[in-house]
Amino acid sequence: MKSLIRFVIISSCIGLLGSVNVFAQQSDMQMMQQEFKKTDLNKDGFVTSKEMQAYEEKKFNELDKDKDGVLNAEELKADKTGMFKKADANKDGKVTKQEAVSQFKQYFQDMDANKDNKVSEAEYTDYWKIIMKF
Ligand SMILES: [Ca+2]
Ligand SMILES: [Ca+2]
Ligand SMILES: [Ca+2]
Repeated sequence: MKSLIRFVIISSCIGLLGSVNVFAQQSDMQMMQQEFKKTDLNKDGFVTSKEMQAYEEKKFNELDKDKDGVLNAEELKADKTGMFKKADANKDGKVTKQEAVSQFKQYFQDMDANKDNKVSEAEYTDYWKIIMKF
């Protein structure tokens, strides 16, 4: 009887962990879809390099609380997507506007899988699924 109870407890714990995991993946997915919609300024279902750049600048300015043109470690903590953290090319813990601009150009090229100079929602979310794993 005791072992049955233990079995029930263990299996319900595993079940709980499983559902938490699925929930986390779904919320990441929703976050990406929301980011895509925010980036697609003219709402045509595609993100162009211009839209990407406008989004990057807006986001950079939002994160740059002290307005010195550099995102420091403290400011980077607010970057939920981790997009800007990856832009720190010289690994000094800070992201300059220059680093952010070149990183987002690279993002755009990598995202545009079929090279039509537009990023669809599928291209966008596929790209982040890969990035998030690292
Ligand atoms: Ca668009
Ligand atoms: Ca700053
Ligand atoms: Ca494309």
